[in-house]
Amino acid sequence: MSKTIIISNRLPVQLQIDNGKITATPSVGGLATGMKSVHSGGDSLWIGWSGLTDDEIPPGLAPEIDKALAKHGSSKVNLTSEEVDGFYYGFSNRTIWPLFHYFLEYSEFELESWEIYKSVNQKFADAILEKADDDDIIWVHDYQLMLVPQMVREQRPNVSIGFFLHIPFPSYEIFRTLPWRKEVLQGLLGSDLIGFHTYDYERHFLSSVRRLLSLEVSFNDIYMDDRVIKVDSFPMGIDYKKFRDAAKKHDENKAEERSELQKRLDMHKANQPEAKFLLSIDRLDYSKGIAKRLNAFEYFLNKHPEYKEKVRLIILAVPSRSNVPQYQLLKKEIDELVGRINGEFSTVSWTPIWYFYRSMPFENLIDLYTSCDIAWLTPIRDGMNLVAKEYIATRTDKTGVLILSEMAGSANEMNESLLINPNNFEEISEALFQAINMPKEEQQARNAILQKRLERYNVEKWANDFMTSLLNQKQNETQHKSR
Ligand code: GDG
Repeated sequence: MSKTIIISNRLPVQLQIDNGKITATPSVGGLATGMKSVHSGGDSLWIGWSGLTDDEIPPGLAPEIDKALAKHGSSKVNLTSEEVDGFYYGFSNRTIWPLFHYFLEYSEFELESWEIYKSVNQKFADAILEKADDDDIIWVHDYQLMLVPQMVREQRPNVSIGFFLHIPFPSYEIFRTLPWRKEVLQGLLGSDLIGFHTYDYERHFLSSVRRLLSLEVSFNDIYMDDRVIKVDSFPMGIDYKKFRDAAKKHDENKAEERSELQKRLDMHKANQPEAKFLLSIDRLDYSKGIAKRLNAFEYFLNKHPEYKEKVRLIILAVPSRSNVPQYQLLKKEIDELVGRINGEFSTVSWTPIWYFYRSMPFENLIDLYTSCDIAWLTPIRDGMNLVAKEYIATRTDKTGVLILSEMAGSANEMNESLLINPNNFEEISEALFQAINMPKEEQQARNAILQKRLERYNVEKWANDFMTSLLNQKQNETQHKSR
């Protein structure tokens, strides 16, 4: 029987070793959260890096680690710390990530990290080749592994390979600045199906293929040698039921079952029932626009002093890639901004910003989603943004307002939210004003539509659509070859 092999940089769990004891914690992040629901349901194997480098694994513990991962249907690729530096912190996060999010000035083009990216991609490809049979379906994920499809294809010409990019694919004018642009495209074209979150990313990709490789492109089919590669958009959904059920359970919690965070939120709500809680949740990443959001909050408080003591912004910034200098600088900038704004506006009874720099357990995430009146998400660029969808899913009484950046892929499907340009403080300030004053009935009417859509296009549907399209593509290709 054929199996599905999922392959991504990180596994669905991260391992830690403490005094020789192995513990596994769920990975945080869009890809992990979304694919976990797919993986837990079926007969699939997930290949990725465990999060531990070779020198962090004590000799003799490797078999235990393999066993711990096998419990989660996972198998690891071993990486040295030099490989993690060059491949992950280097080429993936200092070259591709900034470039694909239009932060050209942050992109570093270093031959050495490109070479390591290639060799680590080969390691991932080898790990697949070791486990895969010809009739298996291989689903490769994201920008860290763009060369893997071609590397697998060379060895197994008949296997089905799908690739999904979780981040934006930039316009040709941006992409062409990459010194290894042709190699990256050729790597991706080892797939039978290449998926993006939005139609725009798909278009940008096709335009780069046409102009850089001079291949024949018809609608969303690419003709290369005797193969046809399909390109399509699959907007990723969330595990709607999981968020919905967690929120319902949260609603029913008795006082003593409530978390410390929830008790604190309840206390503030009881003291100031008219005050509004604004919520911002992101990995601490420059693409998420956290610093701009803080500046916009300051702009709003200056423009609308009547809302002093009446709004509170909760910022959850999840630590991410803290080895990369830009992320360290951003952390410093955000710390300073929060300190400055709180210093400027706080009163004895009010601190305008609550700032958490950590990852929270899922239960606390639900506390925040369900307790905050407004979710305020203003990425400068974002492939999709699942937080926006999760917030709406948890609103059991359908109240709550979502303010969302037009630059997030999810904005395409969330027209009923208040869409803003993250660079336009005036527009953001107006949206905040509108959100704070939006009648309950209007909130419910907007969210009813959004919830219906999110429930229908959930992550399971997303994965099924991708898989069905991949299988159809394989059949079409076989027919094309036999013509
Ligand atoms: C990439 C793309 C695309 C966040 N904080 C905590 C926590 N989370 C979970 C959220 C959500 C996920 O992490 C974040 O997903 P996003 O989509 O918002 O963002 P990225 O991590 O940048 O993901 C993005 C995504 O891939 C999927 O394709 O949408 O554009 O950049 O699920 O719930 N979870 C827990 N504690 C936290 O503190 N437990």
